[in-house]
Amino acid sequence: MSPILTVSATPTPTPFAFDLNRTALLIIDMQRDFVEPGGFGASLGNDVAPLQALVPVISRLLGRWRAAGGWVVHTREGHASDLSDCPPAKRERGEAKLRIGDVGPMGRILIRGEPGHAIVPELTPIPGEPVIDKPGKGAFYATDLHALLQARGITHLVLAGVTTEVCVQTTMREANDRGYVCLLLEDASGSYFPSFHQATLEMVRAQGAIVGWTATSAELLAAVSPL
Ligand code: TIU
Repeated sequence: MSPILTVSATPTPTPFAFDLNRTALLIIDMQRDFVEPGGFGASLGNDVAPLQALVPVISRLLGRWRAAGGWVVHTREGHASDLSDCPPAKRERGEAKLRIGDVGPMGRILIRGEPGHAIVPELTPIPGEPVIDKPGKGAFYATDLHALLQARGITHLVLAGVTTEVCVQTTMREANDRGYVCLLLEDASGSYFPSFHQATLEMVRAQGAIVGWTATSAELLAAVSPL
């Protein structure tokens, strides 16, 4: 039996209590397509700088979490090269310069196996860390993530990655409905829209943590691996 750890410096009324052996750090979509110029995020008209700034923060978190013996699962958003898993409703919306499947500076936009689909090098998964390829915003939709977590006895998730209000929040809500207790890391998640990031943090932890807890990486790491 491993100890129950708590993260208490959070604006929610009760601490986030968890067993490290039953908790996964879920790093959402830290791919070149969202974080680097010329990818999917930029093709939608976004400035990628706020997302690039997350890379060193998540890299430090990852190092300390791994060193403490924590398990990590990574996700990537992307589609098959024939776009058979990309609904036209997703591909055709908006006025993007380049759409999903078009050729950009990092290969075909949001297509599995292309350079832009890769996780940024600083956050490369290591052996033992699964990578979930997902066609949707939520990491549970059309993937085996739930089965993978159940097989390992995971009950709690710590979420990081991009973007807070799109893939991170969708995944957190999906996780709630499957019974996972979730903590969203305030400084290790981010959006192209700072106000959307802030609003997501507030709506998640409102109403007594209706969707889950929020805390900083430092607050989490103080519980996991005191320096
Ligand atoms: N556009 C945007 O904010 N996000 C996405 O399209 N996908 C993810 O959040 N990963």
